[in-house]
Amino acid sequence: MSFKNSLTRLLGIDLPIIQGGMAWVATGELAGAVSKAGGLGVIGAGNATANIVRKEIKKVKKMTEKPFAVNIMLLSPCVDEIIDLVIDEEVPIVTTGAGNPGKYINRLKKAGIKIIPVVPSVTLAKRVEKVGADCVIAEGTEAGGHIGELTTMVLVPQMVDAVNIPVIAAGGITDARGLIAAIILGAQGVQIGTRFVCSTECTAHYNFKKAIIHSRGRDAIVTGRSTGHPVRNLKNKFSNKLSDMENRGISKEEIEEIGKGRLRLAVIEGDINNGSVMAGQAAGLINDIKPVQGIINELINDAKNKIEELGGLL
Ligand code: TUI
Repeated sequence: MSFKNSLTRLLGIDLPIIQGGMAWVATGELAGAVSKAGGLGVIGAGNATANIVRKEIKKVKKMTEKPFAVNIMLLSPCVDEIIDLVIDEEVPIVTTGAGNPGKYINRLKKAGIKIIPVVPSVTLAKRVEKVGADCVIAEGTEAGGHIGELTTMVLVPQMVDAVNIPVIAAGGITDARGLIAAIILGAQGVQIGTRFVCSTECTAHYNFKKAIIHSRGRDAIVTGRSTGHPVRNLKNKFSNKLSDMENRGISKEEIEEIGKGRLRLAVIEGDINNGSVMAGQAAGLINDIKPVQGIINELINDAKNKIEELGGLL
């Protein structure tokens, strides 16, 4: 059996597996490995400048000729230069996060770039469909990083019912069970983040990967609700400090100020006590570090076996 469908045909990929565009974590090395393995590798631009992101794009182009994407984090001060960059570098696909990409869609489409907004609500999905998004990623609250309120289980089918473009499910998906569940909910594919952090090719600090592997069910908690930018990260000294500040009613500005540079601290420096270890609830399901090809092979083989088993039940 093959996993080819309207999404894989639209994006020119072999498997309906999109890698999360995680800031600092999703470098050219990881994106290149995922694209090479038949999924869609995604470079996470985060707050980086165009010069930095250009280097990551070059790395991917050197590794593979297959399609890849850049994730544009819409709260970044560098959004405009990243838009110019993806057009200049002829990046085939863009995913966006943390905002409404509406005002950029026309320019990207004119340049022949496919655009896939990551959205946490049906309202936003409908809005981006109207202005020309090619597909949407329905990201449930189980995801790591900046999140919305609804769970993947309820968000995906509502979005599938509400739009006519392909829906990709995200949030809490790490293995074949999640992939099949997403397909049954009506999704055409999945976006997987945290599982790919724990890959050999991911350049994140070993401490960051270890923190995910050692985490259990309720460790991936939400901080920053009071700022309007809730973030899921692993419970640690920093998250305790943030929760404490939020409980004491400290201003949004002060809380945002103290959060600056924390993701870099954890991902690059490996300071998993004072940094923000962004990870999804699926962290509790991840127990090892292995090559991207191994993660994808396991996902696909397990999914094929499970589908066969299901066939026997139906
Ligand atoms: O964007 C993500 N995940 C992220 S972005 C990020 S960097 C960051 N760090 C701290 C605070 C804020 C950002 C880390 N993880 N996922 C996709 C996503 N998009 N989740 C939620 C949203 C979202 C939220 C509101 C998308 C649109 C939106 O719309 C607001 C509007 O303008 O309508």
